[in-house]
Amino acid sequence: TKGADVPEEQKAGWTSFIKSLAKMTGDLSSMTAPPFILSPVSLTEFPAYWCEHPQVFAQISEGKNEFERTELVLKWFICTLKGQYTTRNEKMGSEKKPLNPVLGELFYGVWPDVNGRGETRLIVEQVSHHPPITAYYIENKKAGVKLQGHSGQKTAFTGTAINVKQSGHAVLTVTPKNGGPEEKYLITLPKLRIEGIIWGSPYIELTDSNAIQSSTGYTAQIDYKGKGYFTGKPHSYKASISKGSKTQQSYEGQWTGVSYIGGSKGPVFFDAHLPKEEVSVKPIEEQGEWESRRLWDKVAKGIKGGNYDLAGVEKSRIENDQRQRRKDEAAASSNWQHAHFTYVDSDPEYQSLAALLHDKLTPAHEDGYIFKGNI
Ligand code: CLR
Repeated sequence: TKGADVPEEQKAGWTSFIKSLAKMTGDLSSMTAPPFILSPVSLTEFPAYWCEHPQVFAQISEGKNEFERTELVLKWFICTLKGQYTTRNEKMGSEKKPLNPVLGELFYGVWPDVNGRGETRLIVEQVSHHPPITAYYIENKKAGVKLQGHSGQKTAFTGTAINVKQSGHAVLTVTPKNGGPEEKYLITLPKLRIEGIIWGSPYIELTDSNAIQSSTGYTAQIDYKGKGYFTGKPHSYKASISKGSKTQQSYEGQWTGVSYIGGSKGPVFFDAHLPKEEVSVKPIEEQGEWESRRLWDKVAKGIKGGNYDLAGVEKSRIENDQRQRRKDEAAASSNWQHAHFTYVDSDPEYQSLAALLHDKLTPAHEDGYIFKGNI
């Protein structure tokens, strides 16, 4: 029955939350949701999902030719999906509403060098509050692999599910180990549907398609289907790598499980059961005041400990401080300065790679946040 997974005392709150979804105007951040659905983690932490398999990331530059490297980029992309879209269900029992980052919020992390694969560093900054936009930069210098991107969301309620269109894109830069020229890969982002809202146990299903466009001319397209389409299994995908009009290789399976090269009887392409490595972050006492876990520490403690009054008071304190800062800036006719990224209204890397994407999966221009290089 409806709301079956909602704690008894929060059922009324859940019903009014669902009603409020109908009036939502594309931005879920402003929504007041009942406590059981709140996560103590800020959206600035999410870019870490791109690198929870640091060795798969590092190995991209070891591909022997352009096709092999495109296939390694596709494999790395697929390997991030389980973390990106199912972690909250696994850790907290359902999808949750993350903390809405403040402008200038930072998140720094590292995956240490293991077996000589090189250290991977992560830098995240909240570059916009309205609408919320998160910019990130991930680099493994030794491997010659780096990722720059930004991400935002537009949401719409269908009556039973929330459709989320991701805005933004990422560009992966690879310096091949065999001495070839630097390659760029434009990564567009999939759409998602949040299902299970009515029952009070939200989870994500990916829908439609996204693409990886290489500067070498290779394109990977990934098509997503839920239960019942390709295999009758949830979280399914089919992908293909092509050059020009010629398909070079296809892949299919589950992004949460095993996927295969060619058909479902082909050799294993990727097995999502590979253990992940969570990002390492400095202890809160050593963090700066804009760093996410320190900034939200008291709110997070309130949510985790079931002390929602404390969480609410602390959240209001942070939000009031933000409002005051914006007022002061307006009065001084100054703007908040990004620490690590420079805004461009048309990202040149995006523009040249999107032009190679023949099937109009993405618009010709998009804005971008370019990492300043102060790693
Ligand atoms: C952020 C960018 C990451 C991938 C990702 C995963 C989960 C998404 C999140 C993004 C954006 C915010 C999101 C979340 C799932 C739920 C949450 C859409 C795209 C919304 C704001 C909360 C909805 C509240 C329900 C749980 C009721 O790379």
